Amino acid sequence: MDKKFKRTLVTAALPYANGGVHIGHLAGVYVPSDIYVRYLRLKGEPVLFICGSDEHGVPVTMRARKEGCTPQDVVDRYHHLIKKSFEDFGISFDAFGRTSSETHHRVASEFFRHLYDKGVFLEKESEQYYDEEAKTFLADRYIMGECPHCHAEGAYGDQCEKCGSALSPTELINPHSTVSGSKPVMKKTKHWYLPLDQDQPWLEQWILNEHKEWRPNVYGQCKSWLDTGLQPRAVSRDLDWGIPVPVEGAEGKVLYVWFDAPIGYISNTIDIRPDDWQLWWKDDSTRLVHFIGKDNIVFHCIVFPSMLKGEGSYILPDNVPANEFLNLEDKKISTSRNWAVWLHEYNEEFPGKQDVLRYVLTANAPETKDNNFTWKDFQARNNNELVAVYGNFVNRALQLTKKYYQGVVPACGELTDYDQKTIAEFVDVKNRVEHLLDTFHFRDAQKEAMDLARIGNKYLAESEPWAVIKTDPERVKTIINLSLQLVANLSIAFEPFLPFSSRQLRGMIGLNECVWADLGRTDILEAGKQLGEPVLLFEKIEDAVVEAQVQKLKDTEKANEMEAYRAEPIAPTIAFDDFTKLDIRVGRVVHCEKVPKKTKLLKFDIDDGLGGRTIISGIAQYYQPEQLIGKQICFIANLAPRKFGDLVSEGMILSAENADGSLSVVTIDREVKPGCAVK
Ligand code: B3M
Ligand code: ZN
Repeated sequence: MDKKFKRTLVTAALPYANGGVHIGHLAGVYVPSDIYVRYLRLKGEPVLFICGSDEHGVPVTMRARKEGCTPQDVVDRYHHLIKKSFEDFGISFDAFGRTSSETHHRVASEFFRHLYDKGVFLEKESEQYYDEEAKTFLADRYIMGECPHCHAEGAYGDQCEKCGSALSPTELINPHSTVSGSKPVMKKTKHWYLPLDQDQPWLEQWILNEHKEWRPNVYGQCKSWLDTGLQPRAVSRDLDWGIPVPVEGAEGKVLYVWFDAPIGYISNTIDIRPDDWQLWWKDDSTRLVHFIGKDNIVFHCIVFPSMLKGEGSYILPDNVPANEFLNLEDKKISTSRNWAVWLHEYNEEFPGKQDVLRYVLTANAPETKDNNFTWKDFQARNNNELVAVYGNFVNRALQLTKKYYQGVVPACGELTDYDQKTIAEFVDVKNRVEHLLDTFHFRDAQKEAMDLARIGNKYLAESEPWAVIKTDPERVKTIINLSLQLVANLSIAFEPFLPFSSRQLRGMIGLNECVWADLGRTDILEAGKQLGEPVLLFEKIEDAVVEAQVQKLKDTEKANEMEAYRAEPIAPTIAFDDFTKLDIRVGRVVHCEKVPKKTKLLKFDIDDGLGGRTIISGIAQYYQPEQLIGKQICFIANLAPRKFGDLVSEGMILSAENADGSLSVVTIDREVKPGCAVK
């Protein structure tokens, strides 16, 4: 860390309190920031780790409307769920506050009012859609209509989810309010704007010239925003959920959620450090680092710094190591479609396996490009790396110590060239891990820790203590001692990444605390030390476990299809005479059987009131024949006969096709005579 800094203030993006936290959030923000903070703490550096719930904004109000409760009910539920899920997963925040708190409302209001009184804001009138029935202005997501590009119904005022086009409400064809259903009208409204265009020159200097060390994806996105030219940005909204704009005559207006949320970092700090929060936020000797996902770059590198600069007494972020996105089974993670692995569900379904997910998400971290999570890979990395490399080496070293020396660390004898060569491979691990963590390369840093275990496995395999014990027991003492020093190094190196298993391992080898400075040493465990009972650090994950998770996702997908289902457009209008050409009758299923070698077909013997007939129908995937025997079904009686191999079908049984393509036979709800006409 640059010598001028005496402490580090780490923030992690405030999760929206309108749903849980999923693996995309963890991989993008929370696991890397937790690794970084744990590392700084291990080095004894002053650090604060700040996060909390982001509780305002339209998504919260939309969820409340959908569930028929208040926005406060929504954020109360999810704030506590998210907070507990982080705690259970070992994300070690110093503060996890919330933006609906008193402190935050006060701090954010005062911040806005300070900028307002300094004359920083532009005031502008604009026209916005207003719902005269509900007597409310409409946020973009509250307006729906026909997409002007693909003409799909149900496009939102800000985006068409069918074709992905970014929209503005005035582009929608036949817009309607989702609040009252009525046609909205345009109405004048006043808002306050942050003059980002005026900040362009210093932002270019600060980012493009003074922060070339920022990650290429972050630097590049900022550069493209700056190259396009910054525009004034509204920092207030016509909403009733949020922090009221603290200006006379601004009734019914609240701070824009992206204005108030970053100030949440400040208010959450004040909550836990009321006496010296200004040292952390206003003193140049503090290094501010924002951990975020790539969709938040503009807010943390341009908008929030503009606010801080406009206020005038705050420090600016020194680095913003934003991650790219993590996909799930090759699809974009989606809260609305429930296509996600939720942290609170993972904690419940995989008790004691926090480190497995931490390890996998770090190994697959989307640090420079989007990456993908699959349950198969989760299983493979657990079984082939955590169990087979790390856990296996530790267990062998401890079991051999128990077998040969009753669990007591043997004295180290004369080191051979091979021993020296092995030591040379890991004695520098501390510098390597520190350089990688200082530059936010968490994947590679974790690999360095895992490589220690690889060195250990190789050393044991090539030294073969189980063979040498017969001929040179003194030599084995050195081999086991050196292996145990490697085990001790592993418990230190993995501490920032895998805190749960590192603590467990330290317990087994009698290290009360993790001393980062010991990393790379070969005398951490002194001879004569009694070690504890070896326990496997990790256990294999069986196929059935991950198959169940994949099935859970498939079930979700099917549920999504059903929920998102929109009926096909109605076919072209026909005349009544056209309908009368169809002779639809009721028939009773006298017998039903599968058609050999035709997995989709069932052969029906139907009592049609005229002596009976055979009909073949493609519903074998959805029914067992015996389920249909005796049922009264509807069939088209005057269709020309149709051949299926050497079978002839005399008509068509009517079925409804569900959203997921499954078929449901049309039956009638009371007894009628076979052959009666359906009109
Ligand atoms: N609530 C999270 C998101 O955009 C957003 C971050 C706020 S950090 C001040 O996913
Ligand atoms: Zn569209």
